Amino acid sequence: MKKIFIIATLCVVLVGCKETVKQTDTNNETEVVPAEKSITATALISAKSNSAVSGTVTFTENNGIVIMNANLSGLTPGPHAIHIHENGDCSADDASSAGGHWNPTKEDHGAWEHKAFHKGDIGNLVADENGIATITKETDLWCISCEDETKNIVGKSIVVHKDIDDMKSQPSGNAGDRIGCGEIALENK
Ligand SMILES: [Cu+2]
Ligand SMILES: [Zn+2]
Repeated sequence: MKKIFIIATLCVVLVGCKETVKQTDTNNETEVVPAEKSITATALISAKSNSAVSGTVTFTENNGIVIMNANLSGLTPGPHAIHIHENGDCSADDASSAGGHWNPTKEDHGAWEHKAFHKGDIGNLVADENGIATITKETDLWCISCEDETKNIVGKSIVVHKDIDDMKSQPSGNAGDRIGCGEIALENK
């Protein structure tokens, strides 16, 4: 009697295993993406204040971490400030329509994660002799299209400046003219 019970249990277990394997196979066929889907936003940078700046800034969020990749050209060689500004509006020729630095936590301007800083204080990027610059940033202080408006970067803008951000002058690091601007928008898939 006991033996039969064991065999019966074994059968159930084996069938159970088979079933699980089958399900995994089906999943692999239909869905290639990992369980946690990534979400992407993009800012297409256009020239402002009579500059020749252009480029793309992409943001990808995965497991609560946002990775930013900026690729810019048409810059004068050397350092340039880059920030997130509060308005997703680059319509003005001098990008003044983008407003001030995005600062949902009402802090002073500063260097990222060093004492006080704005959520939009990315810092500086450095253009090479050909005027090309890239910068990558990774943070859990931003999100893409989440409910938390102290973290959501969608609907804001990326602004690139003529000069370096000194990371201490108020309210915006004395970075000079706005030479590039792009609105951060969700990428349609
Ligand atoms: Cu700025
Ligand atoms: Zn700032």
